[in-house]
Order: sequence, then structure tokens, then C-alpha cells
Amino acid sequence: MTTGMNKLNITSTIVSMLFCMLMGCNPVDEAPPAPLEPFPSQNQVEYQQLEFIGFIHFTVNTFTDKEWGYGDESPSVFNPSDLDVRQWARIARQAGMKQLILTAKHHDGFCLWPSKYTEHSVKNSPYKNGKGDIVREFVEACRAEGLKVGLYLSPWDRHQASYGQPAYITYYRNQLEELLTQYGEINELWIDGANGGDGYYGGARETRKIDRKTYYDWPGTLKMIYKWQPKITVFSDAGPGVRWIGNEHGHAGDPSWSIIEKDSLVIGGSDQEYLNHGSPDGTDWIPGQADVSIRPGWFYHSHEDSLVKTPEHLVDIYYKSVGRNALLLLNFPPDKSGRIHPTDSANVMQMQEILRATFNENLSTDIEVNASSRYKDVALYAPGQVLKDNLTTFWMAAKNDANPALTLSSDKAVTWDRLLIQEPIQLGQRISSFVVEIDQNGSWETVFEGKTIGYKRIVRLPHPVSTSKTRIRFTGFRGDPAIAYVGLFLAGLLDKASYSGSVQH
Ligand code: FUL
Repeated sequence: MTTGMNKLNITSTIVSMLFCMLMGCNPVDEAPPAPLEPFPSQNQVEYQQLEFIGFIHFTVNTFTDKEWGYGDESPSVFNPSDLDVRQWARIARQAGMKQLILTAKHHDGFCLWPSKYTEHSVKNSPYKNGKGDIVREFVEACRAEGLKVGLYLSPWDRHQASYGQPAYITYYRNQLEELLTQYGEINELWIDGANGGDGYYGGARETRKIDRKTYYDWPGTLKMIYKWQPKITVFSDAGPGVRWIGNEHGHAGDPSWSIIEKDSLVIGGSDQEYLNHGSPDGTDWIPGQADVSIRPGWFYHSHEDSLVKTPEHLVDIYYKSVGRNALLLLNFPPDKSGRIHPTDSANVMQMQEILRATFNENLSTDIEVNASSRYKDVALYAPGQVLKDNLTTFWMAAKNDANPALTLSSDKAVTWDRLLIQEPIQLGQRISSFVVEIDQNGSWETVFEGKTIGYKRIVRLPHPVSTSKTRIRFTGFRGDPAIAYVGLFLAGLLDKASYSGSVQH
């Protein structure tokens, strides 16, 4: 996974050395700092910048009012009266999502595309008299709205008679081949961990258990996946592109490392705390993806219409996922008509409005940034680089700086309650603890203590503070600290209206 990035680094090193020679500077001094292992592939850096993506759970369960179909549902129950796939994609785009993922097949085995390997699909449903292909409609709608596309193909299939035998692995791979070769570029494949148990299984109606470690031969399947879609991001408990965050509340932990030991992870059988936090001792770069539904269930149930998460609750989840170095994957399930319920769409839009209003104005524009030291004393890594909103320019502390810190100072006091900070993750994740302090009448007062930063960390203070100096001290690090961006913002009462959950951290 790191090979591509190594090539990239070597190329950028050569380019910057040539540039330096032309400009008359010392090429050795200006050479970019080496990344710390493990570090992300270029694909993973781009993927993490999607930040907020959406999930669509839709299948026979929508019509039978279930969460997990048994596998004996008749395709005739799948009959959306007013399906509008473009509406899903439009809402996702307007809500600020950059990608949508569709359950092409959930555990019940019903396929939303006319797979040639089964009769258990839309082709035997009343939808468009069996001529419909919802995967195709979905892919086209996402592209039309400028969204990337993801597909969920449940490994567990409670309909198939062969489930539990080797023949099912061929069936699963055949279906993957259909999905990954007939619909153009697919950006993410979502491999669910739920597996084995009771089901219809072609009429056997029994309990089947599989060995999660060996049954699926995931290494073999992954080779095929990358052959069909070389740039795809594969999600599962074990990645390898992005990993499950270990719960379905949308909460990443603190610490939240994008680093983990891949060999200790098993799809559907990993330690959930370990997934939630990762570990600086890991050997692989697999960032966390925090999935959560806007309703209690993943599929639509009319009795949950009054239980849709409020905009303020969704904002809280955003802080606990994107604000803690993870991606947020938010599910909104279409109803029986095939459209997203108005409450769900209104709440997700308001969530986005709160976030836009909060992060619209960076209060650190008239600010001067000073640092305890800078890497090789070179302008390229000067503290002021943290005011540029990108990952590629950054401040870096000098080697052997035992007390690295950044101080943001202004003539006038700034009132803030959100501090957004980012590491240039292409250099690896470095910081393991930090402290935020504010100057109060000449002495430093600690207002926050956190562990990891990673791609993005958003510090939330329960109340705004006014200060002309904010200092961030990096108290633990596994490599010289580097920071790509720091911003101060004010949320005030924007996200406090009706959500009474904990807002600290
Ligand atoms: C779980 C599944 O069992 C749920 O039904 C849902 O699809 C969720 C996203 O993943 O493992």
C-alpha cells in the first residue's frame, strides 16, 4: 500500500531538489521531511478528504418492515410506488456528502440489479415489470450529482442454498464481478462483518456457521477486486482501504489512530475497542469510517418517523467522527415509495447548515503564528503555513525540539469555541497528545487536553473563550510534529438547540 507513495515521494524529492538548484538554495536543506511509517497511499489521502459520505439501505426489508430479511421473501414484495433515485443523490449532495453507498444486496440475498446468477432479484419483482436495475439508476444518479459511488454486497446470504459451502464463494465473486465490471468506476466496496446464523438457505431453514477467518478466502477475493477496480477503496473490519470504527453510533475514539495491525483483524470478528482506537504500534495505515443511521434502524420503518436524529444530534456525531480523524458514513433509508422521508432530509440539511455557519468564518485570519522551532529553519515549513487551508503546506518542528508548540496571537481578543487542527497525513500520523491553552491576563490556562489529531481534529469547548493568544503544545509524538492547518471558529448556540447529549470532546 505504501509503494505508490514511495514513488511519489522520490519524484517530489527530485523535483524539489532541481527547483532548489535552479533557485540557488541548498537542495539538501530544503528536501522534504521523510514520511513516518506507516503512511497512506495517495488514494487513501484523497479518500479521507471526502470526510462525509452517505449510506442508502433499501431492499425487500423496506416492504416487510424488517431489519434482517430471513431470505424467504418473495421478490413480488419489492414494489416502490414512486422510486426517485436522483432524489437520494440530490439530498446527499446538498447535505455536503461526497459519496453514496447502496446496499446492492443485504443479508436477505435479494439483488437490486438483475444478476444472472440468481432469480432472487429485481428481475422477478413488479418494479418496472422486472426490467429495472436499481444499481444502474443509482450509479447514474450519483454521477449526475457529482458524487462518488459505493456498493455494499453482503457476504452473508440467507437466501442462497449454497451458503456455507465452497460454491457460495464462487457465487459471491461472480456477483462482485458483475457489480465491479458492468457499471463503470466504483469508488468503494463495503464488506459487512455480519455473518452466519439462521436463514432460509434455499428452503433448508437452518442455522449455518462459517469460519470467519478462512471461509471467504478474502485475500483471493481482494486480488480480483483490485483487478476489476484498481483504485477502489475496500471497507471492512480489516480494510484494507478503510476500517470499521467498531460501533454503529458514528463515534470514533480518542485516541483515534489511522494506524493498526492488519493481521490482528478478522472481518466480522475483531476487537471493537481496538478498531475504535487503532494503535501507534500498528504496521498498516487503515483509517476509521464511522457508520450510523439517521434513524434507530438501517431500513425504513414508519414507526420510527418520530425518532429521526435531530440536526444537533447529527452535528454532535460529526464532531465525534470527522472531528476525530474518521470519515462519517450517515445512512438515510428510502421509504416504501422509494423516496427519502422529508424529516430525514430536513434534518440532514439543517445539520449541514449548522456546520456551514460554524466553519464559514475562520477567526484566525488576522493572526500571527509563532512556533517553538521549525524544521531545518526553512521558510517552507514556517509556522504561518498552518493558516493555509490545505494538507500540502505545513509547519514542522525542528528535530530534538522537546517542547514543540504553536502560538496564535492577535492584537484584538478572539472569541472562539471550536479549534480545528490537521496533520499532513501524507507524512504519517505523529501526534499522540496535545494541550490547548489560552492566555488569560498574562498566564496560560489549559482549556483542552486531547490525544490524537490525524487528518482532522475538532476541539469543542463547552463555552466560548476570549483571548488574544491561543497556544497548542504537542506533549506526545512518535515523530517530529507537523501541522497542516489550524483554525479558530465560533459555534455559540448554533448546535445547542435541542440536543441534550454530551457535547464535550
Ligand atoms: C451491519 C448489518 O447487519 C446491518 O443490517 C447494516 O447493514 C449495518 C450497516 O451493518 O453489520
